[in-house]
Amino acid sequence: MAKSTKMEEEKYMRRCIELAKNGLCNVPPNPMVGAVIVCNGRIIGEGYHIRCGEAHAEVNAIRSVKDESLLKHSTIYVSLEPCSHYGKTPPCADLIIEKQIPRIVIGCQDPFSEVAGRGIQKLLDAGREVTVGILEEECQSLIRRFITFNTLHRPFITLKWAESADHFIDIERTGGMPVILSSPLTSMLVHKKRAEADAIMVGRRTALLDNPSLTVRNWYGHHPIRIVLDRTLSLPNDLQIFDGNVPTLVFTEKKQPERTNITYISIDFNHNPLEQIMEVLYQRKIQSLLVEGGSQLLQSFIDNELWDEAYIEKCPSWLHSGVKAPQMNDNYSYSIEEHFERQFWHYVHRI
Ligand code: AOF
Ligand code: ZN
Repeated sequence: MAKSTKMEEEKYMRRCIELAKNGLCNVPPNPMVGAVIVCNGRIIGEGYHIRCGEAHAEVNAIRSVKDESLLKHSTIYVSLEPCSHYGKTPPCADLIIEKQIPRIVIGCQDPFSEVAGRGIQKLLDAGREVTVGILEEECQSLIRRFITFNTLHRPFITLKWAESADHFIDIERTGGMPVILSSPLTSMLVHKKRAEADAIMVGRRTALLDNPSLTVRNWYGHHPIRIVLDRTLSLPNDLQIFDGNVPTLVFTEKKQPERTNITYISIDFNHNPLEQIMEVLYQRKIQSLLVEGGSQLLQSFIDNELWDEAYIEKCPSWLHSGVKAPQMNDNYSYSIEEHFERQFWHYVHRI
């Protein structure tokens, strides 16, 4: 078997990452994973994890190979450590061993406690040549939602808002139409972000004044679970978020029986409500959360250090007065990621 160079290994790993991204909307709570099989400098098989509960990336890549006899002379590249456990599907490490693939190149280790290095060990014990850590940071970044969920036991939290040049998020109002700060393009991208999230959250004031539906309309994909905080259950029932069309969670201090697609969850609002909410979302396997406002809710996520990334649209218009935009603390950094979207948002992540 010809030895591969670091440049080649990175090239194939980049392809794994590219393939994996196709699973973004359908794999949660599983991670996105891509795999490529290379024989004598030629890709002979590719695959990715398409949907939670279905075949893993390695299985799809192996299935795609036309001449199975080539596997004995191949290298399998996979962005995540092959699994070693029986979950909804059997262990990928066993399949790789059974198919006699001699060399495995892995992007990063699986943080899931059932795997966590055991897949790598299984392959080594079977005498296979294993390389770990090719494009490791990129592979970890690819599954940052999965890593956050499995290590911090809460969803990966994305904050999003648009602010005026003088740092206001909205005018002061008691009703009426919200001011539109965002451009049509970012409004469309918000729908893309919604389709990529397991859940979307707004505070009481936003639900009341904006009456948002929080659904995906200007993009293709599933509607996220809607979440609203309504401490005293004072929001009117005819708001769009209560239309029963999409599963909706209402966090409240009251007790209220479930209605079609609307679940009321009681928490103690006097003792760190966000922490209690995160616990409920973790139990419900909600791996990613998009927080769309308002300013007060966004600020409480920031103040509680409960966020991972933020998309901030800095608009050229001036509002002169109104509701102050959230203030970031110092613990953030600009990222080189999301090249295309960086033309429209400031993308920052927490450090
Ligand atoms: C892999 N390749 O493509 C993925 C892996 O319930 P299951 O059987 O689908 O297993 C889910 C776990 O398997 C998930 O938590 C993660 O640790 C790993 N995901 N592993 O070898 C893949 N998606
Ligand atoms: Zn697997």
